[in-house]
Amino acid sequence: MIETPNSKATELLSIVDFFAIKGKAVDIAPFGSGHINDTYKVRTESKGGPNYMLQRINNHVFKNVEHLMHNIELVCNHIKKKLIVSGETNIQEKTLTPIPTKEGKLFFNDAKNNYWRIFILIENTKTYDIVETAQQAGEGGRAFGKFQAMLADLNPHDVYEVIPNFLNIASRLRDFKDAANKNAAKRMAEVVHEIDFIQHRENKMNTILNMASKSQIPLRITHNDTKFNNVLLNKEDRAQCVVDLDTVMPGYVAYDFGDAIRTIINSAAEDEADLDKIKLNIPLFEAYTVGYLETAHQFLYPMEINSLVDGVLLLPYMQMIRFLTDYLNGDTYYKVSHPTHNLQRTKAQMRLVIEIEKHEQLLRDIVKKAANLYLS
Ligand code: GN1
Ligand code: MG
Repeated sequence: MIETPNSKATELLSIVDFFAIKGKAVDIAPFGSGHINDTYKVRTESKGGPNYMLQRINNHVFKNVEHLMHNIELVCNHIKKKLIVSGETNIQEKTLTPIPTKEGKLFFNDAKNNYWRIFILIENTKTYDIVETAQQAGEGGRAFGKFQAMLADLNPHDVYEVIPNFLNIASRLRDFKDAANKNAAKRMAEVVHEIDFIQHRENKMNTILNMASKSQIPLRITHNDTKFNNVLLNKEDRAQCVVDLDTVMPGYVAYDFGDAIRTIINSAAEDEADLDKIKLNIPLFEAYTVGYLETAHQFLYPMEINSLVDGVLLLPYMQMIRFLTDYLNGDTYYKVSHPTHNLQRTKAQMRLVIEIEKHEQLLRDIVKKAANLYLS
């Protein structure tokens, strides 16, 4: 059968029909810019009822959808309770609400073995791939700090490690070396310089794992995908909701801080082709840090605050390795929009590492200064 846009929409709407949504779904269209799942906006015809977000979960990446949805339900319910206790209203606009199927399951497994889920759509919000103002950066910091703070009383072992060793640099380096040895896509010759760059830094990127192994920093429940576009902001650029909870897992706070800064401090896109456009925006770093510590300082240990800049050094380096590994494997993990997209992403993250390394001491001084605002 030839698939027309209409038959695709009809097929998607028939999937929506398995879920216990309010009102009748009348329209569906692609939505968002994630690299892993497929996301659609579902419009309903109902008086005052919500619209929805349908997602096809990438089952190649998230192998155990049951565990994934367990984590999301647990975290969303916990956050909901916290928001209610703190007197917040319009809770459905401030945290994700998964909608069960008519049979009461949190996902639907179709005949083609695709996995689907639905959330209430949070309307009238904005996301930014590149942060523009200190106000936005500060809001991002407050949002992710509050997110971690609300989960700080849960036991990290109550959530599954849905992707084992997701942000474990030792494991990422092993995968990278495997990919280099296999050279499946025959691309090794193109990336000699990048490989050298990675190897040169292997030892110094162990700081967070070392602190953890000495029990100097605790395992917590972290978001693990704190790109700035995973915070929804309202019309006034106030943070409204943290989204994309697929990778909520046990982790270290420096991972979330580092991944957020990876996108916030960079004045260019994650995959910028013109490397000279990749510059650090230090005032945005400062704004994020002050915002983050405002909502997180109450639960953080001093050693965790000390580890934050280690996360800032680590996360772009790890992202570079992840993109390069995928390039070497022949683009099997991330969605790509052209054949050298993963290589372009690799080079952009590498340039970001170089820029961050040049400014490491300045970043450490800023964190210290910001921490003093709250700890003295
Ligand atoms: C992926 O799907 P998306 O765009 O939210 C990835 C993150 C990376 C990010 C890089 C499960 O996130 O870890 O940091 O791309 N998610 C997964 O943009 O691997
Ligand atoms: Mg994601």
